[in-house]
Amino acid sequence: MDLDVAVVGAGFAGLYLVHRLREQGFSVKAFDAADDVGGTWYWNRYPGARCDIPTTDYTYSFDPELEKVWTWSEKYATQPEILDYLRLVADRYDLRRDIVFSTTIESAVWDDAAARWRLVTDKGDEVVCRHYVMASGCLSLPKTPDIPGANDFAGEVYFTGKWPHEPVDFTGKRVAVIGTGSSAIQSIPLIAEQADELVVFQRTPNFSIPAHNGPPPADRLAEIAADRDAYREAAKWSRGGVPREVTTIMGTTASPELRRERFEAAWEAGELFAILGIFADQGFNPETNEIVSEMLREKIREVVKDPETADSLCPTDYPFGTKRPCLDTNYFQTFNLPHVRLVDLRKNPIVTIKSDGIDTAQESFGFDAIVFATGFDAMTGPLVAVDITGRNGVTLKEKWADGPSTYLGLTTVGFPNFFAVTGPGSPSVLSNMTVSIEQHVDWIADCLTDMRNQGFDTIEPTPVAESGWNQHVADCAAITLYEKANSWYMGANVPGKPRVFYPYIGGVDSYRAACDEVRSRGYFGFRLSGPVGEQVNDGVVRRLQPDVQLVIETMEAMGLPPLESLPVDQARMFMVMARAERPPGPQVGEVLDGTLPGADGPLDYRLYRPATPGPHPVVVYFHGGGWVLGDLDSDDPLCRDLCAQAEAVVVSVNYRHAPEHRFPAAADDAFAAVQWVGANMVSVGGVPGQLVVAGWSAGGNIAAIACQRARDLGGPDICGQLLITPVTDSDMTRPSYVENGDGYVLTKGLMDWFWNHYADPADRTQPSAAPLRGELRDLPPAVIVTGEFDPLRDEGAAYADALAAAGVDVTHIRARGHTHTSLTMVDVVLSGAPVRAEIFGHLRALFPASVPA
Ligand code: N01
Repeated sequence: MDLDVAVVGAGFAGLYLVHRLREQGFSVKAFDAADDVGGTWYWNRYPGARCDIPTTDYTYSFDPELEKVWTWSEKYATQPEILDYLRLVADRYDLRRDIVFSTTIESAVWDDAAARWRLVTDKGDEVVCRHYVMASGCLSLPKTPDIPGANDFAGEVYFTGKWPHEPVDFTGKRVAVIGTGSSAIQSIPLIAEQADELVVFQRTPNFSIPAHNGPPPADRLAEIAADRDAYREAAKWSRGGVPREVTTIMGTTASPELRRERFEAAWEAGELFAILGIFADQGFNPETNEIVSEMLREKIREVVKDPETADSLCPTDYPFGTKRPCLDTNYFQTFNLPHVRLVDLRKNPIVTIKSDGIDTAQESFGFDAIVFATGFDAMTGPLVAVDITGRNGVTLKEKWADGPSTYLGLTTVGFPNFFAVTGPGSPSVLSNMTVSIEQHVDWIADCLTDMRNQGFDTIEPTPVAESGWNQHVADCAAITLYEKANSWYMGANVPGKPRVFYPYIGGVDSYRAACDEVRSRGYFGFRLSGPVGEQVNDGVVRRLQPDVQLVIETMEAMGLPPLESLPVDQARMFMVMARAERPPGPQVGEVLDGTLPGADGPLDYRLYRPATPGPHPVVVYFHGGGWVLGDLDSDDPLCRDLCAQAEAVVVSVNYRHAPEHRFPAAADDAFAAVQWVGANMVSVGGVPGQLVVAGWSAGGNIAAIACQRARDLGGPDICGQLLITPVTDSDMTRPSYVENGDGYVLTKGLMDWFWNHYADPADRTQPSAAPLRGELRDLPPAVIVTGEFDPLRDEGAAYADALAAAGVDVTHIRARGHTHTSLTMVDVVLSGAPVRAEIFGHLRALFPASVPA
């Protein structure tokens, strides 16, 4: 067989691939181990098997006519109905003629000279193809039982993921179910209806909500009927692949009544995305997550009559949502039946399975049947199960030994012309699979068509693009709570599997945008070659931290006028309004407002004291705002964070602003404030000798200048300086101004506006305006922070380099994926938290361990 494309799998993905690729004029064959279509829905025939996305959404959308000839009978259709649907699709588009059933692809080797894949089937046949697509599903390789004696049981053995085709009858039998994931939770109530005795062996309790199954919801049907195309389009651009309103309500600030109201509404809806989206912050904020978790546990306790069983069924050691939540029909109620028992393996672990039952640490059970509902080697398992050898003899299994590495979850370096549908690093299992599958198949079909049209025959991602994507996938996961659970999302269910977050959690919408962008930029991040030669558009498609990108997109969507287009008083008013709804920042021991003598009259300050007993080191802090904007409130959350994390007294000083007070008023005030604090260390609760001067942006500018003046003008003694994305020079021609001068919040236009208000051009090169131009020897050790997407990045870096060259001890922290402002957005830009923790760790190291007498 010599094909354009060979596909593994004839489920939702494989079927659509055959259809789409054939339409595009490619020769294609799909191979499936099963003797019919269906994939997941072919194998998972256990009692109660249904989808957990409403079937109105869990459906192909590529052909509006298909939607007219098929009507789902239930909100969550059963496995037989979904299988019937896929059979209809296979018939309607005459797909079976290009599917080879009962055939497994056992190995695939890339032949570089021929630019072809050579596949070998379990029947020993060779298939040669230009492109090789694994549409083998994410949950298609059942986990091998990892329980001692699992092979010794002499009774009936079933795996939910490989259920027999003939009916299974448990009537009169003693049945064990091992596992309490989605498959178990769906099947347990139905097995209990037949079995004489049912014992459920639970290692980890699962959150589950009632599916409230029934006819498809009338409102959803009406919405689709009203404008089918708009509905399907909205699904494509939604976070999870099902259109729904995204809330901005935070669990921590919602009233108890509102929390309850929103929870009960989601409970009644009986939909995963509803219960996962009650509050905007439940996937990120442990406090909010616990609010939702506890309400879910209350529901379990209300249903389950035996308190000890209820207690065992309540999940307590992972945040809600971080293991796949389940939808059930009478799951918890089943444990009230007299012939059903729960064995909590945490209290009473399995010792061994034996020929006639199961021995636990405390008890011996006899069984006629054991049902293994123990899950899958998810996402990577089915891919590395085939012996796939890419360039230079490296296998996919070897390449992914420490975890998957992909570009867009679709492709991987070293494996040209190889595609994985819903692979690791794509939204896949976190989304409505059908929407993600269609998106992947469309992208692959468009890509192969583009290649053909442009004269290319091989495509492979570049190492730069792939490692950038892996980083982005990891960044997206890092700001969520998902890594806190031992879930199959983390590979934690398979002994020895690398512990990383396998899917992409940035959202179906963001993911689609990235894939579209890659294509529209001439296959950005890919190397293409063929008769026309070679093309490489190398680069990283997503470099901003995901939450920083979200902030920028949100601001762009608001269509705000540029600050520099406003009169100063309006710009200040705007800044005050913009911070009205922001989180307050962490609690500190005490906050006091006061005044101190400035260079030309009193200045307001705010003092933050840690909750721990003093005295403490002291940080004098100057806020950002281009010498024009900002005040004690503007940087309040940052000061709280600084105080709490660095365990230091923070004295935040409100210096005089331009244009009312132009250069060098701000710098003069900053030095006066540092002198005053230096002279009053004990009375502010500080340890003499432990004084750091700090500032952000323009505040960093005057902090740096204050350190230079303290050196030249007789003190005070300063043990360190912390400069966060500081202004150190007035030269706006450095590359970072060119690269980041527009689109990253602080723009070149705004910096122009700030400088124009603050200083005459002739003054801007003086060291009191541009500390980079000052004398730099004998300055206090410095921690300098620069943001990758900040116009000021290079002048911050230049200051760090120049200080180091002058013999000053410098720590330069480069905040990857951050802008000028994002690090200061405490509890809004969560990816800033670990960077601030690093900054404050270095800050603490600036304070001398032993204090001079
Ligand atoms: O598998 P699972 P699943 N000893 O991995 C336990 C989708 N799906 O087949 O949590 C004892 O979730 C294991 O315990 P622990 C859906 O995405 C969807 O149920 O690892 N117990 C767990 O309780 C779902 O998430 C639908 O501690 C052992 C259970 O077995 C995914 O498929 C229906 C064990 C496995 O749960 C997988 O679901 C079904 C051991 N040695 C599936 N090993 C719907 O659409 C494992 N366990 C509704």
